[in-house]
Amino acid sequence: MFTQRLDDTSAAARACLHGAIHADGALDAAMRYATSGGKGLRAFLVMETARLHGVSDDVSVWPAAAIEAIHAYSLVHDDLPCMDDDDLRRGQPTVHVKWDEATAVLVGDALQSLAFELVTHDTVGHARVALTATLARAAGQEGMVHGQALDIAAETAGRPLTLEEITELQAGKTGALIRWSAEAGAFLAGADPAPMSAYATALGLAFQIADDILDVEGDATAVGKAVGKDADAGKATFVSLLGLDGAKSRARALVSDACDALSPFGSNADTLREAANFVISRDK
Ligand code: GRG
Repeated sequence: MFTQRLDDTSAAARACLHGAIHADGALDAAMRYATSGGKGLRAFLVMETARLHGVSDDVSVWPAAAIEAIHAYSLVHDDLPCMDDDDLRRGQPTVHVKWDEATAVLVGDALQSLAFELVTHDTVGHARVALTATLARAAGQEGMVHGQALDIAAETAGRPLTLEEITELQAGKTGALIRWSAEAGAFLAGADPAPMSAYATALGLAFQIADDILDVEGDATAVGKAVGKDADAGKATFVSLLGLDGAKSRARALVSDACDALSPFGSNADTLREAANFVISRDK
C-alpha cells in the first residue's frame, strides 16, 4: 500500500515540478537533474495527508512539487564545497561536480523561487496563503536554514553538541520540511494541523536518527552518498550520543509516538503508519 503510493505520489510531484521548469537553455537541464531521483517522501506526506483530509491529488500535487523543489535546493546547496562538500548525491555526481559551483548556487536559488510559484498555483485555492507563509517559515531562518546554520557553527565549536543541541539542530535542518509536508494536507482542507504536527515531529526525528544509523551501518552504493562522514569528522550524532542500540530503540519509540498521533483517523491513516515504519527500516 505505502510503496505503491510513494511511487505514485513522487512520480506525480516530479512530473508537476518538471512541467513548471522553464526551458531556458541555461539552467533547466541542471534543475531537472537536481530534482530527479530521491524517494519523494515529502511529496508523499503532502499528498497522503491531503487524501486523509478529503483533498484530491490534482490539488495536493502542487504543494507536493513545491516541497520537493525546496528539498532539492537544500541538497544542492548542502553539497557545495562551502557547506558539506559532497561529490555524490542520489547515486550521481552532485550538481557542482557535474556542472560548476555557480550553476549549483543558481539551481538552488531558482528551485527555491519555483517552489513558491508552485505552492501559489491557482488550483491550490484559498489555502495558498497559509501554505506559503508556513513554507517560508519552515524553509527559512526559523526552520531549515536555522538548523543548517547550527550545523555549520558546530564544526568550529570546539566541542561535540549535546543531545538537546542536536535535537534542536535536526528539528530545523530535517524536521521543519517534514513537518510542513505532513501539515500541508490539513492546511489544504482548512483543518486543525495539530495531529499531523504531532505525527510529523516524531517522524522527522526518527528520520534523522535513521539517517545517522545509515551513516554508520549503511552501504554507500545503496545510500547513494558518502557514509561514515560524521564519525570521521568527530561530529556528535544521535548514534555517538545514544549508542547504536540506544539510537535504534529511540527511533522505534518515536515511530510508535507518530502512529499514536494518528489515532483520530483510525485505519484511514494506515498508509501514514506504514510510512513511519519505512522511515526507520529504509536502506537509503
Ligand atoms: C543548504 C539551507 C541549506 C540546508 C541544507 C537538508 C539539509 C539542509 C541538508 C542535507 C544534509 C543531510 C544529508 C541531512 C540528513 C537528512 C536528509 C535531509 C536526508 C536527505 O533526505 P532524503 O533521504 O533524500 O529524503 P532523497 O534523496 O530521498 O530525497
